[in-house]
Amino acid sequence: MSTTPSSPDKPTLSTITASIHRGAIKNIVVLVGAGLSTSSGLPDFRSPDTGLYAKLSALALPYPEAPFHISYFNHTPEPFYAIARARHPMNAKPAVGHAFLALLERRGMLGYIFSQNVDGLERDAGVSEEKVLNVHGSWKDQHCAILSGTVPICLKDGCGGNVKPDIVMFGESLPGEFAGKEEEMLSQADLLLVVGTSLKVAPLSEMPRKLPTHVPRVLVNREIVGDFGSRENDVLVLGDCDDGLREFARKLGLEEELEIVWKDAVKRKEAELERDNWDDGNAPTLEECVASAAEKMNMRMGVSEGHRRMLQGHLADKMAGIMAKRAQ
Ligand code: CNA
Repeated sequence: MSTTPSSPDKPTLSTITASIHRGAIKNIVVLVGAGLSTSSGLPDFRSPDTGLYAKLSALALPYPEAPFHISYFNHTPEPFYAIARARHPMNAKPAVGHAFLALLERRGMLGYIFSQNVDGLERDAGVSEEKVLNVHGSWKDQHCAILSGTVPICLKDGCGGNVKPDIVMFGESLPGEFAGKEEEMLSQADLLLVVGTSLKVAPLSEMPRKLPTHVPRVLVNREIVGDFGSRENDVLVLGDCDDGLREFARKLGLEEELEIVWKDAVKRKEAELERDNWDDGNAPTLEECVASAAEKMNMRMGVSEGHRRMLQGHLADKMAGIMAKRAQ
């Protein structure tokens, strides 16, 4: 892990925590992404080799985001449900980073969390519902459909469409309250903390730029993203986000409390999984799910390939008929 080098004027994690101790920073607004949950075993999108995009090549997708795009999902939902089956977040446990967010709330420093994640792990860690907006929705109520590993079909009034969990896909609108909340929270923030995101998905990717320039920004991520580093009061904590947030807690003098909050959160989640009889020990791997979806799609493409040949045959016959008529 590396942090920005200290110079007399440039803030560092130490000067930020000193401002928190002095009461000059009271209200921390947080933006998190998939990197916060990779240590909980949920792959992010874009990390090379380990990210979802890297693992989907067998599906021969027209573009990597396709399984998460509403228009592609509507006609080809199999890849989405295959991925959901393997990486279903219901059995994931909160990581130290999620616990850090709960710690901020316990200590009265948390303004609000904008989460791009759909795993609900911030709340599992103990963050209250009213302190977090899952801007891209959440999996929480959909595990039955996903566990079957097949595409659930809506039976309401003979509909027959694909059931879709309440997560926001590419091509869909964000929750109505997002824009107002963003404006309100950024105007009140004393610090913006950005964790585990590539800042590639709009409109969340624009949030750090919208923060008034006098307010410091801290990035905890493997690499520099967005326009971080362009402002005098940016602090870069590069490396693993659990390590970075542990260091943040240590500088706040709250390292031990963080471990307690984390262990409690993990115990709570384990008890919840046991109570709900959630035994996902035999869940297939992502590779297995992707291979199975690829097979299903190839079969379907085989059928449509057959249809295509049949149609081509009909068309050729028709054209031959037209040409023959013209020749008469
Ligand atoms: P992303 O584009 O995959 O970026 C993740 C970022 O986190 C990258 O910059 C990585 O280098 C960094 N990173 C990964 N692991 C770590 C780590 N342990 N420590 C520090 N940095 C790390 O993901 P974004 O969140 O930026 O993209 C937004 C998408 C991803 C949203 O639509 C999400 O719904 C979607 N997503 C969510 C989940 C989840 O809910 N857990 C998982 C995968 C994708």
